[in-house]
Amino acid sequence: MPADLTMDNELTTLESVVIRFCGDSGDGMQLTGGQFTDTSALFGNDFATFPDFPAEIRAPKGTTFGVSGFQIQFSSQDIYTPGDRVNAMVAMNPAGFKVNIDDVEPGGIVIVNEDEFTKGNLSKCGYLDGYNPLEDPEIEHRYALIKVPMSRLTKESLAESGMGAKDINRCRNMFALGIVYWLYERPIDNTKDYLTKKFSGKKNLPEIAKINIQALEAGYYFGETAEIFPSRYRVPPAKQEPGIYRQISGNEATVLGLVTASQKASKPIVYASYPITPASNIIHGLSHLKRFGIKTIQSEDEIAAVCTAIGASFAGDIGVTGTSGPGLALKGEAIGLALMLEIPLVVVDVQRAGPATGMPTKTEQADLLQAMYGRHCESPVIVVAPRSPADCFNMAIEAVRLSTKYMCPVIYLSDGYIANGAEPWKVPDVNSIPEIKVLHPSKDQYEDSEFFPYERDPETLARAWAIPGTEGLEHRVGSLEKEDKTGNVSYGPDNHDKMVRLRAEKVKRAANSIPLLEVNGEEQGDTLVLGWGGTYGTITTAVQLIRARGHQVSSAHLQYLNPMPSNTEQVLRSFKKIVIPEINLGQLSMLIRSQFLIETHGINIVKGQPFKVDTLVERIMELPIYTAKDFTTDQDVRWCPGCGDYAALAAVRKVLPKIGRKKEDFVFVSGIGCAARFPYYVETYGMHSIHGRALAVATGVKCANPNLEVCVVSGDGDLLSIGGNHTIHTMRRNVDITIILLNNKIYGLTKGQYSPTSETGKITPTSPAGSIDFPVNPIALAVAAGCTFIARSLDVDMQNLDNIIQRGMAHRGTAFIEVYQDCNIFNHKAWFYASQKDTNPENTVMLEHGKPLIYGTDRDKGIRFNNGRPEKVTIGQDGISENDLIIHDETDPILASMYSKMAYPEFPEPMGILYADPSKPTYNQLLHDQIEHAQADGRGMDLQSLITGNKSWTVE
Ligand SMILES: Cc1ncc(C[n+]2csc(CCOP(=O)(O)OP(=O)(O)O)c2C)c(N)n1
Ligand code: SF4
Ligand SMILES: [Mg+2]
Repeated sequence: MPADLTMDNELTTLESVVIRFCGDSGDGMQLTGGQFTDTSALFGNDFATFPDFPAEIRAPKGTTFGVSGFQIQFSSQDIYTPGDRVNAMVAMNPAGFKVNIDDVEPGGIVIVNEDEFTKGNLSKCGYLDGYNPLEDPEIEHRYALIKVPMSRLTKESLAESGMGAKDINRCRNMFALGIVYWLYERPIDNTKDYLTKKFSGKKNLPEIAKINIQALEAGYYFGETAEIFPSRYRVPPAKQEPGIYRQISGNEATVLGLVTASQKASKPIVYASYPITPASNIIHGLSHLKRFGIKTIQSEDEIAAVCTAIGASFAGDIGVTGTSGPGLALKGEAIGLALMLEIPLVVVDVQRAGPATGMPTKTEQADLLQAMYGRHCESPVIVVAPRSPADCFNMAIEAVRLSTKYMCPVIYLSDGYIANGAEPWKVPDVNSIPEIKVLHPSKDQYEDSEFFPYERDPETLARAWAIPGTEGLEHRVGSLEKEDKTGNVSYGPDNHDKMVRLRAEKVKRAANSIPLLEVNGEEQGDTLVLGWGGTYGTITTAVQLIRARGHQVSSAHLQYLNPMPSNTEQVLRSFKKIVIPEINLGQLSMLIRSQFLIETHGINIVKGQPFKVDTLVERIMELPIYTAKDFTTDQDVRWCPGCGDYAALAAVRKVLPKIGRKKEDFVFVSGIGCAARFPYYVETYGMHSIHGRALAVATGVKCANPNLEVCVVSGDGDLLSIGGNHTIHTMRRNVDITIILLNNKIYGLTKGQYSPTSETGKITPTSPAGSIDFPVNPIALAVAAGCTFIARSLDVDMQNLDNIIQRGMAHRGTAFIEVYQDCNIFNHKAWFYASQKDTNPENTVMLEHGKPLIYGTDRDKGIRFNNGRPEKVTIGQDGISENDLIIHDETDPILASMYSKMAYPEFPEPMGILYADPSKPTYNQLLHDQIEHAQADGRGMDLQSLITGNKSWTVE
């Protein structure tokens, strides 16, 4: 299962979920996934989709090659991809199960229509005679397998409908969707409205709508009543900027971008195209927009289409033609014509896997070199590439703008992945989109001079676009070489040389009107990941993950390929290593190397599928991919059931794969106590040492090999009583160690005596009259000892734990993390004032760097300074607003000191990262530097003179 944030018996709140629906092409999986997407969009989640279907419209039923899938990731956070690992799969038949099961994460939910797992269907998809995966104990063990007799239940629920078996059978997908809506707490009304509308109107099949709705409801109620799911799941809405949103696929956005460009240029578009997957639905979409003056023409082939678009541009409309790779190949000669004529032409290429017919419904980025050079002779054109479904809107407008401004063809490289994938899109205000200035000369401009069709604008080098029907500017254009300025036919060698260079220079100058290349992350450093086109989402997510692990990797994404932004070379030269992931064998790499003589490292996979984030992370970092399971040992965990140590262990196992280090580079050290059993349970190097001495041992480990990632996990007695001295000295030295203190305010292992963090008055076996010790404040101690990273979390707050352990491990220096841990045997509920759903919002305040200290169930309370002291206030009372509150600055040691003194019940207790100072050098680094320095000095390096000493004598 994905990271769970909170969990009670019946409802688990998750940050993100990846679901895949799969079945036969005829099972309506695209529709089912589409409906789930619509509902999630209305619910307010961020999402990204990946429809994956075969080229055949109806491949033989039940075969693996006829499987159609639809994947969606929906989230309460910003996401950029449809996700790598599937958390939940709905398989309508054995073939769908077989093709997709390996992508489901261990422990993931697998809901199957068990009625379809018949002997015949199992053999159709190639399972061995007698084998049924639903009866395989390994499958049952590996996944949360939910077998639902969907065909039978759908039939039963519609028995009274009077409809035929075929129509009833077709409703199984709605039954499945109903189950999933229940499981993820989604409303069903949106799909009910959709079904009503779909089958009304022209189709007028209200009975069909009715049975589909009934099946949907039956599935939903089945989920509710069957009690076969361990929990329901909630993915809260994402925080989004206010505005109007819709979901949009790349091809839809291309259509809207072209219409908008036409309106902004005040010119009709003539879109001529010949059907080809995955470009066809652009002409489908535009064909419905005649009311905006869009003229669509279904041509007899691709060459006719491009020529028609050229004719339209010659006559003054904007000629656009759309196709995929094979069609672009056919259009080559005519693109040369447009280039020679120097008129606008936009060529949309929605790339697919090839060559030839290849895998027409699968994605690829392999037409880049064709777009750049795939024509005869010197024929440079402008090349742009949208980076996401929504970006197709912007880049389609850009393609029209550049083509009309520079009077030359523009190739627009979308791809199957973004063309079919969808994401939420904040609908722009059309008034905010700049006009596209298009000028046609008229006779009166030439009263004092002569009109020359190839006279150029000195800045852009574009010629004037004089169009037929304009009195007095009659002229002829053609595919023969032009004489400069006059446009007359010329075979002059010098003229040809000049014209070839002018056409190339014109394309180069387009760099003056395109945005600079932006760098995401530091603007210089070791590694820059450079992408182009539809890989943006995956690259961005991978680089974010790598950065979260503390590595300085930056990224940049090219939407303009020819010319590239004018600062491209400067950006590339600011990094030592340029990594270029592409779904081809290295086409952008080739361009970068040849244009800039810069070495590149390609990550190239050509499988007809988008990159997986994990693969990119692994390849960029050259690290293996781990999961929490890889950090789990075969030892039985021996803590008491319900002990808070389990949550800390789960958090650490979950975080370690994200740290970006190899398994063998981690060392866990502990002292003695319940908490100190920790190293036995983490599949890395570890040492369970002796009581109190963990930090002294860990200091030795780190000084011997500073490359190891050293982590100490121990209890409050171990780290603050017998080991308190070492805690202070480790912190003041700033040894690069992460300390996780599992603070249960008690000696657990020795059966419940009071510990250094127990409150005064605590009654225990050694303090029957109440402890008379005053407790140590671990955070205050860390501040006083000069610790350079200080954080705090509850054992149950997985999200915060995840975040602070990641940051703590990335920190260079001592990182101290206090975890409020429940010992449910000897000190149960010690932290309940802070850890429970009803107490947590009022008694803790989560710190976020740069944000005000706000807390409270209604988030209406905050902390401000009053005479230099913190004070609790209510926002909105006595004129107090958010602006009056303290802003958290994690680099401020004075604030850290204040936080250490903010304690319940006087204050909400600060959680999160209280302090982080990465500037102080580490002890191990200084030690290393001194050794290096002494060795470089060279003096006294001779072992013989060392052992001889300077008071030796010689006996002859
Ligand atoms: C030198 C020495 N003294 C005493 C002990 C006994 N001892 C083992 S664990 C422990 C207390 C552990 O408490 P804490 O560190 O809070 O861990 P918890 O069990 O609460 O997780 C003590 C006193 C010991 N092992 N060695
Ligand atoms: S005694 Fe307390 S700290 Fe030790 S394992 Fe049991 S619950 Fe956990
Ligand atoms: Mg303890």
